[in-house]
Amino acid sequence: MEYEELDLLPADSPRKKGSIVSKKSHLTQIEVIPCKICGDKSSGVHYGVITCEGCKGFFRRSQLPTVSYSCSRQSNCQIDRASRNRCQHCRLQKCLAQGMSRDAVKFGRMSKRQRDSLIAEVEWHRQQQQQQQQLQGNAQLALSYPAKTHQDRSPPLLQPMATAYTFGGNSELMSYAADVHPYLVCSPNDTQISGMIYRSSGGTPTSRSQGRGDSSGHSDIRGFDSRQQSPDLVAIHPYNSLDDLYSLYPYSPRSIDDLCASIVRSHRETTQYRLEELQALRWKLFTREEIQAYQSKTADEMWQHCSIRLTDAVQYVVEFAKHIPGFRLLSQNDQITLLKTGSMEVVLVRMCRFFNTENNTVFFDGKFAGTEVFESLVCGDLITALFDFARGMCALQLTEQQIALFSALVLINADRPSLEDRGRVQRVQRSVELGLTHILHRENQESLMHELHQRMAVLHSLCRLHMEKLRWFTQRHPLTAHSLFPPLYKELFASEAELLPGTTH
Ligand code: HC3
Repeated sequence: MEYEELDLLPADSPRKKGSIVSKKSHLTQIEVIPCKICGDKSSGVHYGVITCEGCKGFFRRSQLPTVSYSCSRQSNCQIDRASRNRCQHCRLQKCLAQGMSRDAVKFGRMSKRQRDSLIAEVEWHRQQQQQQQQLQGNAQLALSYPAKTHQDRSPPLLQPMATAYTFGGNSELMSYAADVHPYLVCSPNDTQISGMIYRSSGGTPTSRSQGRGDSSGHSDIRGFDSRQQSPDLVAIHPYNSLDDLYSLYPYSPRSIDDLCASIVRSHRETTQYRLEELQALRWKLFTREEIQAYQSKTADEMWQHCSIRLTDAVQYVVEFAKHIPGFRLLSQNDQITLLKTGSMEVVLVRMCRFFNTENNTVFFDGKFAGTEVFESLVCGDLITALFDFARGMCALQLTEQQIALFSALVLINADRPSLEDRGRVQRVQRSVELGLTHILHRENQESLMHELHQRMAVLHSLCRLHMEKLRWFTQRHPLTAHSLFPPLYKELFASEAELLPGTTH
């Protein structure tokens, strides 16, 4: 199998005979990382990015001078293993966004940081696979997750248990909840090789100009390095015994730091943009003409447009959920129930990362937008409430770790209706609560927990208001809602908003 030239040695390392890292072994390891374009099994680095053979060949063909593609939809087609051949334009856009380039071959040496990032990502995926196999060994689930081996990367078939709440046969949410989807590991403005860079843990505050970042000016990145020997939990933890943690946990993490590290890592890999990228874009505002273009859209055009953007964001939340320790131990139906009821709330929690309090704008369609951009939705009270919430969340000046743990707590909520095994959800919820308490205690910010619980109540009311608006819209524009909203969006909000065929209330 042909590999692009990839030098894993740090650029500054002396070239000693025998010091060449065995490319084959590393590249074989690299294949645990799914194709960055479609999520299929990768075969190595091609044109600077880890891809499968199919996307490698597609990109090579796309570079022929006679080739040009166009999209018959809104140039935001979902590209995954099943859909990658449906839109060549969007597939090529994704290749370019991930950093694929003919010149990448000449890119040659990686920096130490890039090499370490890549190795960390390989290690993470290997751990995920080991965890997957371990879970399959001892988790008595009705789900049939075939072993995720190199050979078999086909999406696992999930048979939900027939209970009060079951999902449609070919559920979108089920397929996302099942398969590993490619992380957006880099942003378009990263260097070519960045398609392989593990998301850096760095970050500078966005609108938190007085952010509590350390003296280096970086945002607070006091992360959890699970590679360090976890300190003795009882010694540093206010819990009276380790049993508190381990008995609450479906399977025992090595320490509460590992639990937090998994959640923080998953958060970082699924936030779509790093804080410093958003910081760099914070004054990229829509022109008067662009704002007028949004305002001249009809309500159904703007609702459809926003539903697509929201669905994109929800997909990343689904990916985040899958890597919350214990989430995959829940029954399929309970996973779906938690995602249906909590993913929009997590999107709104994440909104504070995309919000600039200095000009009251939110990052949308590549620029920062004020409330006036959303006028044609005809739900000004919802937009105002969402913006107010985001501003309030920014005022808490949460660190990325705190946002990650809070997001997990919002999602793993045992009070959600129609859960099958509430006790099991409670145990996972309690472990996430321990994690959040742990990091707040460590930062002497225990008082934040009360604040965050109050924000959870606001999140519930915002999502109720969102459903109200969606019901209002669906009754006035049924055709748009039923045939032009993304299937995942309809499934997410279906039950309350009569978005499924034949739903009546
Ligand atoms: C602008 C947005 C709310 C914020 C959404 C954010 C920025 C939230 C964080 C995610 O990680 C990324 C993201 C994606 C989509 C953004 C939303 C698109 C539309 C929504 C507006 C407030 C309008 C609300 C539209 C409605 C009424 C359909 O919900």
